[in-house]
Amino acid sequence: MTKEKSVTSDLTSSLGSFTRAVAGRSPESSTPMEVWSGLSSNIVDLIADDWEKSVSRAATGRQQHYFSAEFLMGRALLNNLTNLNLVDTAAKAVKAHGQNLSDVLEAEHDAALGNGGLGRLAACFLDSCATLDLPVTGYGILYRYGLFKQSFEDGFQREHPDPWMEEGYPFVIRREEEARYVKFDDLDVRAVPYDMPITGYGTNNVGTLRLWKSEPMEEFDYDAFNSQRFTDAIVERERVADLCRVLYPNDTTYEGKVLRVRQQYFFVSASLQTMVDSYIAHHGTDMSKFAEYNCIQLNDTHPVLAVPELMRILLDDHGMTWEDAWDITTKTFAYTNHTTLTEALETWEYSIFQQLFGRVLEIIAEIDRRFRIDMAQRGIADDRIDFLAPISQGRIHMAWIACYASFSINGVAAIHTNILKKDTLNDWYEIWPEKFNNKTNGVTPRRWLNQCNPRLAKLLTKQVGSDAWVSNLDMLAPLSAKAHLKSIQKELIKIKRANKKDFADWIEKRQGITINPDAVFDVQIKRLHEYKRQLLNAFYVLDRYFAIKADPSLDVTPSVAIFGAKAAPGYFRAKGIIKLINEIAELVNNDPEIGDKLKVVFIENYNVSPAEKVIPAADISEQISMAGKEASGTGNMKFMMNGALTLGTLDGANVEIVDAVGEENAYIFGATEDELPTIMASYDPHAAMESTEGLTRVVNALTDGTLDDNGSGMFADIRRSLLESGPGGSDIYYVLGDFASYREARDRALNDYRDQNEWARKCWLNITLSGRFSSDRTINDYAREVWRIEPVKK
Ligand code: AZC
Repeated sequence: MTKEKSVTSDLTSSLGSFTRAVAGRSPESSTPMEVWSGLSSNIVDLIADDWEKSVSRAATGRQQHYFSAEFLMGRALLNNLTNLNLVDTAAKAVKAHGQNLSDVLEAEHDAALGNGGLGRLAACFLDSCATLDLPVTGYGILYRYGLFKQSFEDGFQREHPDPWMEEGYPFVIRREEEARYVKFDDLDVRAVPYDMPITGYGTNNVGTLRLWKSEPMEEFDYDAFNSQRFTDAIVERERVADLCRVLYPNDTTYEGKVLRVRQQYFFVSASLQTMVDSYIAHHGTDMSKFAEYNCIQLNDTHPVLAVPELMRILLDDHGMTWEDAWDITTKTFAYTNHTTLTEALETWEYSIFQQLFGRVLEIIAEIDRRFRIDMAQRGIADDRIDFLAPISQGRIHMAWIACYASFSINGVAAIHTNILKKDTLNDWYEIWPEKFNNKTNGVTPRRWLNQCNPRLAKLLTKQVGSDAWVSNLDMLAPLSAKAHLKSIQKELIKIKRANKKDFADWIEKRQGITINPDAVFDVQIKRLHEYKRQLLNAFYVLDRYFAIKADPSLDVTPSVAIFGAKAAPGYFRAKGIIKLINEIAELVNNDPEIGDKLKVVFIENYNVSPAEKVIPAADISEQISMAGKEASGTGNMKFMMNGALTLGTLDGANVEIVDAVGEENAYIFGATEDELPTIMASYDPHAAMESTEGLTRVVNALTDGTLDDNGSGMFADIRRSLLESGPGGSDIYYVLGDFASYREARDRALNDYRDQNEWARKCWLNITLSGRFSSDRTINDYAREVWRIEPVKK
């Protein structure tokens, strides 16, 4: 589809005006950041009318609301320019003012309002909803500080605040008149929405992400001010502002911080209030049809307080009976689970709820009371009931409230949904099998192919005959028949080589590391977690290093092991693995005997923007979690779309990737999810280490002086995690057990890479068969099967 709308063909003069307004000087003498602000404001100006129309069109019919504590948006300007087909126009306009578009784009801060997969998924979903003309609004929190900035000092991770919008951010608009009040028992807060326009591709439809900011009820407490309690008044103001100050940096682990539960209640209460007000404005005060017009997707358990809060609004503000209110509530909510790791399931201490919101707790207690009666009538045993109840053992169980109140419960890949059914949520599945469904994740091909890999996008457009594939990725499938063509292979090799050169230049400039673009780029980018097994990858690198040292004449395919990962600040072992990879890099990269044969790069402060640079340049996609642990993964899909081959376990969406391309077009290794319970029952990590050639040498390197952890004890801790028995040890992620099989697969991939044409053939198959991993497919499935919404026609 080509752009239907006729946007200003020449931005030159408007860019001049907008930049002058922002910077107070000519664009020629402005900084790239100021030109970025000017150009961004100019884009908001261009889409404002369409946005206004889209919002009012959506308000009248059935709407979907996506509640998420995280939206990992990344940069907005290039994404909007690409969607509006204005990249070349903008480049010309910027150039006409003596500036350079890529410098301007690089000035933008990432909106890192998320930790990893869960938050980025929410961002991809919004892109698809806008592109598909679906009436969907996202709701979240305007964190002042996004995910911490990471730096390395002596190879250790250090965390720094990320004040991402301190220099101004034109893509959120404060809607003062739509402010709401959120009441806690000990605090009243004003919630002010900041709306972000979400442009679609090939459509005039513009979606909305509404991010709430907390503010004091009044500018100043004048009494306190006048009675010379000035500082108390300021402290009170800060207490309120604190609420939204920071995104909690934990990924797949749960932290019971009072401030976090405040954040959760704050944004769901404010969001529900605007939904209810909008319902009343369009459909009147009879609330009985609320669920016919509204559906809410709960992105994990973080927004689950919306369940008792909607009950509270219906009961207290609208005088409904419990039965009627519960009927509406249970028709409104749908819940997505993102992990099987039990440490991520949120439970809150009863006393916290008592302190913060007594009325909400009363409602949860009533849900609990009725739940127990309901279950008893179904003949469920008392101990099961007690386990599954919203309140048990002095804690509130958010996932159980979600399962009880939602009409739909979904996992994020086929294998994950099956694990939920047979294991994590088995009790719920037995009671309500019909609530369960799978929605395999997807990623937006706009950002993750069209925008980040323009060379490949151009080739695909040429091959398809139009850019229609950008919003219908299945259109690439017929092109898979061309995989054997030398002409295609040649073009693909050329594109990949150019992308690798770009990445090599970028990383050299950014971190001062020189890498050879002709080496294999082997990439693992994701949060640092033991289950994701960055350690397995690091061990491979060490093993290879020792092998080359032992025999310098060894005929190896030159490769670069590229890592990107942040560890939760309190996750000692994950930080130890970061330090370890940095020490391995130090050892390997500075050894003249190794040269280009092996290099290690750790991308500092990995985030959405660095991902956009490295994914188009990758040859091998490392997806090596212990089988059964990675719910889906979405990086795996981005790599596939950009022509990297998966080196992975049969875990998460890897299973479906292999299903799409065939096992011969990926490198699959390791114990499977069905095998692991038996294996782990009698697993002896010592024996696994000793029976795997070279592995003892690698493990010993942790503590024999080969690698230095600066006396932190981190490397000994890693060794203990593998070899010591008992809690914290026993190699529970089966690193040593899977090592031999991993090494074999990775060696084979490196060897296969030498046949460039054959490799390119496989890459082409991966690219052209990636249609089902477009988030458009995922969103269409949600829209049809869960949300029951239709595109809103213009
Ligand atoms: C992640 C999963 O770990 C990842 O496998 C999945 O692709 C992603 O969600 C999107 O569904 N989970 C999280 O980021 N966080 C939590 C709390 O699960």
